[in-house]
Amino acid sequence: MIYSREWETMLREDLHQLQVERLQMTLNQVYRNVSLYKDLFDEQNIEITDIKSLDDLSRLPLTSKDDLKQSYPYKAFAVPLRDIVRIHSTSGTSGTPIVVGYTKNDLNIWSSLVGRVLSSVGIDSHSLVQIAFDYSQSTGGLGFHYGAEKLGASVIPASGEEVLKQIQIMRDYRSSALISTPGYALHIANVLEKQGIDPQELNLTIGLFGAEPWSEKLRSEIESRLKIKAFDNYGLTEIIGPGVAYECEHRCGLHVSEDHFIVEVIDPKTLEVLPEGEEGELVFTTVTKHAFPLIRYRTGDISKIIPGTCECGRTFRRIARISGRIDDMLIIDGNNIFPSQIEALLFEIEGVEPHFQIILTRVEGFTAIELKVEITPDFFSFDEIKRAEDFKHRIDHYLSTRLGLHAKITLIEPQSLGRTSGEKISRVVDLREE
Ligand code: DLL
Repeated sequence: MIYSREWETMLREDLHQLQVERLQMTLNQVYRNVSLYKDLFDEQNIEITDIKSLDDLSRLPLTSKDDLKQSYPYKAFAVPLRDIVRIHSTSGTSGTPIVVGYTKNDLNIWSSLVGRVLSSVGIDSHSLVQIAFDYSQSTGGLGFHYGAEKLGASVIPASGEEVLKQIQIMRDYRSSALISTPGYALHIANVLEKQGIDPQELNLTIGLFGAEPWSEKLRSEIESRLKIKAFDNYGLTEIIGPGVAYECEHRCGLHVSEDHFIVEVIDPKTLEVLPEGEEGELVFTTVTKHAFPLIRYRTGDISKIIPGTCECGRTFRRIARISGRIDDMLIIDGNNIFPSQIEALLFEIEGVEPHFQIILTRVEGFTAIELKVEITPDFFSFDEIKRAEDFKHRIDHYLSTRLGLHAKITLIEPQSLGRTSGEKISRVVDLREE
């Protein structure tokens, strides 16, 4: 069902007009209130009054994660803290997170946008929605919670429960929709199988998954094992959280809520805007957010705008499923981590070389991590098994307390990661889709 027909099926020309008006308001607001934008615009001699059409958008500077990190914690907020009613942050567990704020009105808009996502996949006031995303600093749990409540669905905030409890809730409360990462859905499917529970006994018909990359292959597997219809949805904390783009019943790309976000695709090398149909980096400009507006924000996510219209009647353009990242950010069960964070950590541990390789596989739906770490030549010999074990525990402890990661640590001999032969070491081997 289309949640807000008036907006989601607007004539394209009306939508363009609306986007331009909202963009001009946003530019005014950021120029007056956020030094990041004022400095950038002044440096590049940009007069915001010269931005009169969507074609002018590409004259504005691009912004990135680094700009926002430098604004930590509140410098990129466009309203005083007294107007902020909610604060979330990116899941980067070390280094500088990006802190985002919402006014009351921002939260209202956010829950309507999430309402669109839920409604689009068939969730309504009769649905029992089980949310397995964390209710935490990351945006998945609370974002979906308020969206589902706004829609009048019965919400079961089940995050934090272990999987057997999730299954018990699913069975006894007769949940009809599951909202989680696709990996978690697969984990539930595995546990159901182990417990001998036939998914047909459950009431579950809809799965709404996102927050991490997945494939059509994984979609088919989840669908056949859980006996549900599975949908993709996309969002990121900086832009708002979930609610940026969503699949409809035709599942041929994700509609972007263009009345709130202007989408562009750029070539990440030349930074030129690419035409529809060409793959590149997604860039978003928010045009209705008050607390944390973003201008031409580079997401790092690779996709393309799908040309043509969708049979569902929505006029919002569609982006293709995210096919990768332009950087090396890893998404591990919905948490975002850069290999450089692991490297920085290894630098701190005596006896370890900052040379490593991460091997990712999927075990029962979750990401299993093996971290191969080179030790320094003079530290100890491999024969001392006990010492090697202590050493592995130390690395594991560092990883779990500082990055929230659990990994199988394998110590390897110095220089064994291919550097002597001049090979390029690939620091990440991702076998999760195999
Ligand atoms: O993952 C928000 C979200 C929560 C979206 C729940 C959907 C469902 P972050 O933690 O800031 O926010 O991570 C954002 O996750 O830049 C993408 O790289 C990746 N991502 C999000 N959704 C998808 C998806 C939330 N459907 C980062 N497919 C983004 C592939 C996704 N990658």
